[in-house]
Amino acid sequence: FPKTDLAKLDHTARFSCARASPLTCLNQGLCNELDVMRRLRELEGEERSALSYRRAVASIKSYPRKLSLSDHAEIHRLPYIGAKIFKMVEEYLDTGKIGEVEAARKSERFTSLQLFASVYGIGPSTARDLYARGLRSVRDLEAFYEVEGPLEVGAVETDAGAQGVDMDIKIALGLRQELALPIPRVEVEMIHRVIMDELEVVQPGCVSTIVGGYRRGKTASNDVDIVFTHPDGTKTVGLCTKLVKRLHERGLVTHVMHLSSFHAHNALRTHHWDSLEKSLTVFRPPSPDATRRRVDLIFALPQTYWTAVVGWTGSTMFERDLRSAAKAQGMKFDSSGITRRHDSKVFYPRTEKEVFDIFGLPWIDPSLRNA
Ligand code: DGT
Ligand code: MG
Repeated sequence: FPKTDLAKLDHTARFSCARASPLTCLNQGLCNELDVMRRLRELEGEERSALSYRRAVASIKSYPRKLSLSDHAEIHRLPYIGAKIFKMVEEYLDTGKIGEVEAARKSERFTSLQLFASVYGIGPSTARDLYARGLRSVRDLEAFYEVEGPLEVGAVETDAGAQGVDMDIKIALGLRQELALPIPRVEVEMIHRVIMDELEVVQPGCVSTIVGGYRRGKTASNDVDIVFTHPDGTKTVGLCTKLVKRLHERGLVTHVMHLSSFHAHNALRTHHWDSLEKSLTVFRPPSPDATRRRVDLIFALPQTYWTAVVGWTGSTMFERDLRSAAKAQGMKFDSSGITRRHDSKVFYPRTEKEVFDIFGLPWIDPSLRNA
C-alpha cells in the first residue's frame, strides 16, 4: 500500500473521496447526532434532506481538530454546512445535544420505522407502508408476514429467483435476531478462510479481498463482503453459482437472498448497482451453535477486480462521491468498470491506486474512506 499523504489533503474538498475520513473522528459525538437526522429523513423518504445530512456528517468527519463554540469561522468554511445544520452544530457544541434529534429518538414512528427497516428486504417505503397499516412492533411484523419461529435450514430453497421479495423478508424476519449481531473481525477472517477453502475445491487459484466495513477498519461488521477473481478470466464466469451450490451442499450457506450473473458493463441497469456476478447469502459457520451471518460474495473478471474492490470497500458516501468525481472528469465509475464518456473507452486499472490516479484523486487508504 502507498501511504496516504495527509499533509497534501484538503479537508474542505467538495468530494469526500478526496478527503481523509477516519473510522472515528475527533467530533464523533456530533456526527452520531446528525446521522440520526440523516436516518430519520431517509426513513421518511426525504432523500434530498437525508443527503444534506450525510454530506454534512462526512464534512465534519474530515475536520482534523475538535470543534468548539468559538470555531464559528472554521465551521462556516466546512463544505455542506448550511444555515440549518450550522444551528444544530452550534446547539450541540453548546449543550451536548440537539433538540430535534432528541425528539426523533422519543418518537414512536421513528422507532418503528427504524425497527422495520432493520429487517433485510424492508426499505423505507415498505416500512412507512407497514406503519400506516398500524404495525408497530416485531410481533406485528411477524404476524403480518406469518413467520412462525426461526426458520430451519432447508426450510427455504436456495433458488432466489423463484421466491420474490416477501419470501426474502420472511427469511430475514425469522433470522432477525441472529443477523442483528455484529460480526467481530476474527470471525470475518474465519468465514473468509472457510469460503476460500471451499472455493479452492471448486476452482483452484482464485484470489480475494475482504471488503466493506471490515476493510475500513470497523471492529465489528453487519455482514461480510468478499470480492473474488481468478487470473484466468474464463474461469470466473459462472463461478459464483458453483461456489454457492458447493457451500449450500456443505451446509455452510442456508439461504440465498439474491443471485445475479454477469452482464455487460454498459448494459441496461437493474436496481442493483453493478453488473458483477454476486450472491447475497446467509452463511452458517461450521461450528455447532454458530450464529448465522450475512455474507456477500462478489465475482469480478480479473480486469475489473480493482474497481470491484474499490466499489465494495465503501463507505456509501465515499462511493457516491467517487462516482461524482469520475463524472466531473468525463468518466463513469462503478464496481464493474471505468468508462470514458465521450468515446466509451474502457479502463482496466491494474492496481487499486490506479483507480484513484485515473480520476486525478489523491490516494486514500481504505481506513480513511469512512466518509
Ligand atoms: P456493514 O454494515 O458493517 O456491513 O458496513 P459496510 O460498509 O460493509 O456496508 P455494506 O456491507 O452494506 O456495503 C459495503 C460497500 O459495498 C458499501 O460501501 C456499499 C457497497 N455496496 C453495497 N451493496 C452494493 C451493491 O449491490 N452493489 C455495489 N456495487 N456496491 C454495493
Ligand atoms: Mg458490509
